[in-house]
Amino acid sequence: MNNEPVTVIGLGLMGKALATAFLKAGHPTTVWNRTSAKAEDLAALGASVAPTVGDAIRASSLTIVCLTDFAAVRDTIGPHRAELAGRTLVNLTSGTSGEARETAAWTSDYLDGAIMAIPEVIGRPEAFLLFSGSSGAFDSHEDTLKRLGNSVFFGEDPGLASLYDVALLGVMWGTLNAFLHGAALLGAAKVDASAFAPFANQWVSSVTGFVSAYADQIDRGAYPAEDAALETHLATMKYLVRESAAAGIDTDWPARIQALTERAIDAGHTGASYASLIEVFRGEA
Ligand code: FVH
Repeated sequence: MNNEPVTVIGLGLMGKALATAFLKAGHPTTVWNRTSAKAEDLAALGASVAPTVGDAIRASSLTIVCLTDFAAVRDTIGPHRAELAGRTLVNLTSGTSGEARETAAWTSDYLDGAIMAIPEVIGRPEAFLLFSGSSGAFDSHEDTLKRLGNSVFFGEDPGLASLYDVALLGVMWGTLNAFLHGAALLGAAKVDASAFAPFANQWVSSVTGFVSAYADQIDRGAYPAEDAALETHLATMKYLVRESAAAGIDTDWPARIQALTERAIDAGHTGASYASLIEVFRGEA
């Protein structure tokens, strides 16, 4: 490990956690935030507070930016592109892959990143961060970036970290929506969400077992129903819709799943596995 100087621009909930992790690991840390009062706690921990964005960038060969969105990054860092020459910019702001690729054109040493963690766990091994962009920049600063959590590098396409980010967030929202819908359904029968939660957790863990098998089917383009055929899924989905309607629970979520499955069956995937729905998501069915 090292004590490379680091600059952190953006001291919202996440930026503050990033700067704190660097300070705790002994990195000389320069910070800047539009609302300067947010830097006070960090100054007390030993951070240098830069008066301007340009001063902040010039203070370190590694600048990490974490702002609300890419529009804020353009407003804040855009006017200082010339000062990035010979320096690495790591952008941990959420956005689209297109925005990441556009920003990568600012400097040859650009890394785009996504944080799969909440501020509280930054600096701990359970935090994981996704990076893509300049491999030279990643190799040079990997040890420093590891201060924030475990890191994965997806290669030279600067858009890939953002794509993984939104895809993983989709997995999170899909799982949480299913849990919330189930909790509403059982809640209508006076079952507490905390009584449902252990079973939901155990089932989510079983379902993760299906993911690898289905990934293999998707990559092969063949969907043998080794566990259950699509029409078996469809029959039980209809019970979920009927139970929801009977309990006065919103039916939008299960009805959408049912509609996706019916489209796959209509496209000829009768007898196929659930993985065949990939063709509906691709717009092929
Ligand atoms: N918080 C989290 O758990 C998630 C975890 C996954 C990744 N996200 C992404 O991180 C980015 C920042 O999120 P945040 O939670 O730190 O957000 P805020 O606390 O709201 O802080 C926003 C900072 O951005 C500054 N800012 C906004 N607009 C501008 C602008 N036009 N010019 C300069 N700075 C700007 C804001 O400054 P101020 O309001 O304090 O003056 C804050 O520093 C985000 O992409 C998440 O998706 C976090």
